[in-house]
Amino acid sequence: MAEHESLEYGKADFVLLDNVSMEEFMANLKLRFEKGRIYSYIGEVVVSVNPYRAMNIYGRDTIEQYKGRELYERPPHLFAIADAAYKAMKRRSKDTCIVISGESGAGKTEASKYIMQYIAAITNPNQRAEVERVKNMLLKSNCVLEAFGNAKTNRNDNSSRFGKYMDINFDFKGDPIGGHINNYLLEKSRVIFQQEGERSFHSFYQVDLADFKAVADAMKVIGFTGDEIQTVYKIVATILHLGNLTFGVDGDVTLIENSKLVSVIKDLLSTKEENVQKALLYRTVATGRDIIEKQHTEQEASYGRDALAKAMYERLFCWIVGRINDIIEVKNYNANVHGKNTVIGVLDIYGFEIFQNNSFEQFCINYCNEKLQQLFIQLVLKQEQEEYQREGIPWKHIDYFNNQIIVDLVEQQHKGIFSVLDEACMNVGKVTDEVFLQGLNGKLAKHAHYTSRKLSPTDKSLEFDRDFRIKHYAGDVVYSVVGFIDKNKDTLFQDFKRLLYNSSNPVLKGMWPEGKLSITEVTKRPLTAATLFKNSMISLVENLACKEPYYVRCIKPNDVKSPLLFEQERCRHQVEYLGLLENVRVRRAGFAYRQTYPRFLQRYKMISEFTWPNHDLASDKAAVKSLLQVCGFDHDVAYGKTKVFIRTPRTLFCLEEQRAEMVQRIVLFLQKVWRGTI
Ligand code: AOV
Ligand code: MG
Repeated sequence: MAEHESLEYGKADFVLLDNVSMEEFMANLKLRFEKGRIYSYIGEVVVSVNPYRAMNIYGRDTIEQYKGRELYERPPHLFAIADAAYKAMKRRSKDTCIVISGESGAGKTEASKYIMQYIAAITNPNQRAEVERVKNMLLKSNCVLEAFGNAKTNRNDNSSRFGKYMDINFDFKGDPIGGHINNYLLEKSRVIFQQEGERSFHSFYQVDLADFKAVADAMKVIGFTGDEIQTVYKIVATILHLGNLTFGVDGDVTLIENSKLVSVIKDLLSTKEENVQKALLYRTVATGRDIIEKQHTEQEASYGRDALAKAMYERLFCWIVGRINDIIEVKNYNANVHGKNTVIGVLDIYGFEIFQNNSFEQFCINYCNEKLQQLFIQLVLKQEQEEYQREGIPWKHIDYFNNQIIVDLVEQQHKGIFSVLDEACMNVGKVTDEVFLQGLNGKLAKHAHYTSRKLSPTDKSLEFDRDFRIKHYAGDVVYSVVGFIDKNKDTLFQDFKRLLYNSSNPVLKGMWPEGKLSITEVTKRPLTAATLFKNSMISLVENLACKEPYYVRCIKPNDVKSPLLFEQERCRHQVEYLGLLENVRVRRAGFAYRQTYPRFLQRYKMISEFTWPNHDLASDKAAVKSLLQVCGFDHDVAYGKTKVFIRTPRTLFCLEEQRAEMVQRIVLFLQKVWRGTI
């Protein structure tokens, strides 16, 4: 139980609720939110509610309060979980990870930044210059990645449009010595199209000096060269100009209407004007032995232009991540002879989202959230089960809603949506979104979590023929198949790759190594976007599963970014789909509270004369047994190998009360001694 919090703020740990019901859970969550207590626990899981206002709880003094403390010793906080992950890593040489989940706008990215700040603040007590440098780079990388990978959406003004997993490497002293970032599928279509009320990536708007300078400075600190930074902004400018480029036809000739722009673009790309023009209007094709240049139709030219803009931005983003990794990666991995390098991973992905129009990107993002929910289910159960087994205590199974069925619906071989999509893309005949939809309807007609307009013609939420609907763990989402095929194939004409590779700007050239291949050398069909994403998600989950996980479950209190509004229904829905109630039940069906014998004694030994001030029993375990027998709680506890387990929260309350009483008595006694009245 978290200390130093009176019940006026509600229960700090949901495990302590008198009854585990949705009503009590919600009442407690609401009370705590209204009292400004945005963090709570379910055992070791942090539940966080976005406050939508600046909170004075992240400063140096707060950091000091959490440093090195046990989870329950202080009010719930992200810092406590960060400290727990750090301690596990340092004391037990365990690789740990902190998985932050919740829907779009729930506060994941903010949480990940506070966690990193905390880790940076508590490490490197000796102020080693090299470690300080690494810490600074890790923190600054956030600023750069947000500028290029985040955008305003209708759900969140600073929405992550890519998934991010960051490993921080520590040396045997527990100081950060490097890191590595994995990025997942950037929503690059945003470069050419935004829904009403949304914007493109922040980087396109950083024309006012302060924002631009902050990002450019951060890049400089990380170690980007002047040429590199310049190239980054040249690419951003090129993409902006591409957006204004239009095509027309004259007879049977396709032409560029505003050719002055081509001249600007060729300067930005350090190439020749005629090369830019040719790449925009023609594509080279090999027909048998002949190589011919085929003119684009107006439509093809526009398609090519958009594909170029998207590909340049995605490549730029991946290149930035790659450069950061080059710089922050631990060099000389084996030089650390004193022990193993250990890792803390922080996962901050794009949250589950439902927009007015949902396409391939939302489908991928929501699938990613399904995968993480599945991991949560497995690990929370698994961890709990393992702990009981390890400690030799019998375990009773509790049922969860298992979303594996939805994960399978998306990723299963042959039958899953991604497979059907890939199959449709491979079609030799007609490759259209409609063919893909027919494939889905054919294979998934009976699936409980899939339907479409064709299958449910009277369903009002399926407005258009091209709509299909998935019943996700977090809610129903209607997707439009329009664009799925194109986005999955993700074609970029080879001519553009060669154009960029042949730039005289070495930084830009370096981003497009495959442009080196001539038309006859390019034979392999690239993997589709869906397959790449699926593979990256599977390896992400494998990576997380082999680490000791810590969880932050973020809740969004309302849809209007208000610090005052706790929308009951909205929150209840999230509590439901995040499986928080089941989480409490699992935690309680086992034991609400557990502690190692020495720590338990340290806290409660004053309650019993046999243990205060010190015991003379054979072991701490024996001492704890005697203490609990004397207090009459023996029936409510189980004694594991290294920990004592307490079943009901009430027992803990009683122990806490008795402790408080004894502490009070001891203090009074000591005061009398000091005053000489005894
Ligand atoms: P997300 O990462 O979960 O959404 P963010 O972390 O970007 O959400 O949070 C959205 C906004 O909520 C922030 O820009 C802040 O204004 C506010 N906010 C969140 N956490 C806090 C906090 N602890 N204190 C104060 N304000 C906060 V997304 O990336 O869209 O899935 O895809
Ligand atoms: Mg985010």
